[in-house]
Formats: sequence, structure tokens, C-alpha cells
Amino acid sequence: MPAYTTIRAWVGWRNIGKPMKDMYLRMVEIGNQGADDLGYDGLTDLWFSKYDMPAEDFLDETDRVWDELKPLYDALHCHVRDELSNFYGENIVSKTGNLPAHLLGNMWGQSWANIYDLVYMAENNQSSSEINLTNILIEKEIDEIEMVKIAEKFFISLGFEPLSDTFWERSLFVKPQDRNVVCHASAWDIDSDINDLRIKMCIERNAEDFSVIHHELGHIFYYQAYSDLPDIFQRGANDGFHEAVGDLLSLSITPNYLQKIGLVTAEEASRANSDPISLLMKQALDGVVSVPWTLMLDKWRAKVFTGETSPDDLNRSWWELRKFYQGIEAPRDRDIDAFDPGAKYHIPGNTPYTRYYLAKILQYQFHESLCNQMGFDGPLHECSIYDNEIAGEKLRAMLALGQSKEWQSALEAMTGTRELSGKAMLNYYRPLMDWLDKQNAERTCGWEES
Ligand code: X8Z
Ligand code: ZN
Repeated sequence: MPAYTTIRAWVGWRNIGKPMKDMYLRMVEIGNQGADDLGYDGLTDLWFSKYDMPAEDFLDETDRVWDELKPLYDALHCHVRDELSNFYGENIVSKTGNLPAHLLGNMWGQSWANIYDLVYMAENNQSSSEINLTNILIEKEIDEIEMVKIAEKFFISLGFEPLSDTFWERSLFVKPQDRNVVCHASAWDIDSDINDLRIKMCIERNAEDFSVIHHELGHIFYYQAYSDLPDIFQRGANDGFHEAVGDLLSLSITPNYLQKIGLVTAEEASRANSDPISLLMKQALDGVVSVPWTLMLDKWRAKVFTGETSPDDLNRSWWELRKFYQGIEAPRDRDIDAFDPGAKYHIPGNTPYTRYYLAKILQYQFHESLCNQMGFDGPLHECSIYDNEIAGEKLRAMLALGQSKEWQSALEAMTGTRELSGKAMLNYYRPLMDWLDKQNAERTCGWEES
């Protein structure tokens, strides 16, 4: 799509934010009042006090891990910027500045997987080695329900009980034609005593939604795993753990796994395995790219909640943080009354977002540790925990703890460490990082952060 078409879509999408601004500010006011009444120092203190350590220490932990991961993000940013600049021209994408937010293949620039073809395949002409899951789902006529069944089978292979009849009867899988629904995917613990667990999602037959289905089922199997505990413990070890379960399984959707379940041939799998950079690039455009995004979102909210950002500065502060953490900028000056955060579901929905930051990191810690415990000794991106008894047992035991122990102990039970760490993610992407360093050798990386 030409750049000017995407600008119109990008700008139009954000118009919905403008009328939300005053209502949002009122919601923050009420939220702060409620938090104070509960004995917290406002909403920021309330939100970040639920991680089994003082809020400031937890925020320091998130920053520490970002310091570990930033070099990987910077290298990817540098490569993507150069490729986009070659494709669109330097007048649209400068080789030294921020990335224009409308050209990243996603309304929020939170995953760049949709521009994979522009940043890797085109130049390296690797089209033949890539597994295109979207095409496979369509060619094999795998419908929305079958996509969920495939994900369910993955969990069953790890020793989980099959989903209940009511899950299949009462979930929403396909966008209804006769009414409006909230399509943002979600998973619901309606009544786990009678196993009434459901997902609500407008599934589209593509690779992205195949992952999101695993994500949502991760919530469902977590609900199921801790349903026997006293009510007070029926939660994730922390909210990041809840978001990480399905994402953990997504890392195991390897070419060999797809071959095992009959979606690709042995030849297609081995061709895909022969080009690890292609596989890792595709993963990184989602997994690595989401790290600064999931961090900056609540950085913005924290400043709004405390009043450090004044009502007149809401949008300016948003773009300052987008620039600082992600090296992304708006393609046009924003209107004075713009409220761009309002166009992201979790802002008006008031859903905390640091949980996704934690999940993006934890999923690699879980993956690396389970793969090691399974005795897998190849590169981490080739490891799949599918159908592995040891991995299944470890995962089920951790989920069954619910919130009965602090999250550090749940992490320790599964991985042997009590610390959040970016090391596992760095190990996973090591071959890509080496490749990026070579690609970037003659380029000027980085961007002006303020
Ligand atoms: O909102 C979600 C899930 C809902 S449980 C689909 N996610 C975040 C988003 O879409 O922005 C998953 C990744 C980040
Ligand atoms: Zn989720």
C-alpha cells in the first residue's frame, strides 16, 4: 500500500480518541480517589504494588530488564529503518531518525510482523524457505473452530484436560453479522467451579490470530489449573504470568511441530529450518518489537495518574515516550485536541499493560528453562515443548499454584531462578543479533531520543 493511503487510515483511526480525553481524565480522577481511599498513594502506587515487592523496586526491575534488551531492539530498529528507507525513499523514512508510525504494518506499531517481506525477504530472496501459516490455513481450509481445536490439542499434549462442552457452546469465535461486539480477544472465568470458561474473539484465519488463540487458551487453562484453590488464590502468580502461558506455547510452533501435526511436509520443515535468520526475524518483528511498546504504555499512564503529565500535555507526552522508547514518530503533526492513546483498547478499557511487558520476557525464561529440562540441546528457536511430559508436568505444577505463593517462588518452581531476566530472550535471538550486527556495521544506528 502506498505511504499516503496508510497515513489516511492511520490518522482516521485516531479520530476516535478526541472525544475520549475529558472522560478519560475524569476516570483517572475517580480512580485516584478510590486508590487513596484504599490507603495507596494514588493509582500508580495501587497498580504497581501488586508484585510482591514495593512499587518502586518493581519499577526498577522493569527498567533493569529493558537495559538488558535495548541493544537487541536498537539493532532491529536500525535494520528495519534502513530497509524501509531503501523501499520508500529517504524523504519518507530517514536513515537516522525515528520510524514513521504509519508504515509498520500495525495500527499501533506494536508488532512489525506484517512488514517482514519488506525488511527481510525482499533483499535475501528467501521466499521459498518461509512457512506462511496464513496461506496454509486457507489452503487447507482450516476454519476458526479448527484453529482453536489445534491449540487445545497442544495443551492436551502437555497433560491438560480437554475443554468443557460449555466452552465450545458459549464462547464467541466468529464475528457476528447481526450485531456489534467487542472484538478485542479476551478469556473469561465465568464460574470455574462448574468449568464455565469462555473466550470471546472474532477469529480471522491468519497466523496472527492462530497465536492469539494460543494466548487466550493460556488464560483458560490457567483458570482451569487453579480452580481447586481457595478463591483468594485463584489468580495468576502475577498478571504477567497469566499473559505468558499461551505466548509460551506460541514459541513452540516450530517448523518441526507444524510437520508433526500435518500442516507442513518434512521437506518444507527442513527448508524452513535451514534459514534460521528468517524464522528469528519473523519472531523478533513481533516479540522484540513489543518490548519497548509494552513498557512505554504504562510509563505514560503512570505519569498521567500522578499528575506529572498535565491534562494539556497528554498527547505530547505520549509521543515523547514513543520516541524515547521505540524510536517511532507520528507521520503528521498531531491536532491540538488529539488524544492518540484513546485509540488503543487498553486505555479507555483501563487494562494495565505492564502485564504484557512481563509476559514478553517471561515466555522466553519459561521456554529456555523447559527446553533445558527436556534435555533439548539445539538452538532455542528449534525447541518445541509440544507433547513433552517433563515440560507439561512443570508447567501444570506452576499453573496449579495460582497466587498461593509470591511470583518469585512460582518462577523458581518452574525455572530455578527468582529473577525476571532478559537473558533468555537474548539467548533465543543470539543468531539474529549476530546477523544484525553484521548488517548494521556500516549504518548509523540509534535515534534522537528526545
Ligand atoms: O490484549 C491482548 C490480549 C488480550 S488478553 C489479546 N494483548 C495485548 C494487545 O493486544 O495489545 C496481547 C498482546 C498485547
Ligand atoms: Zn491476555
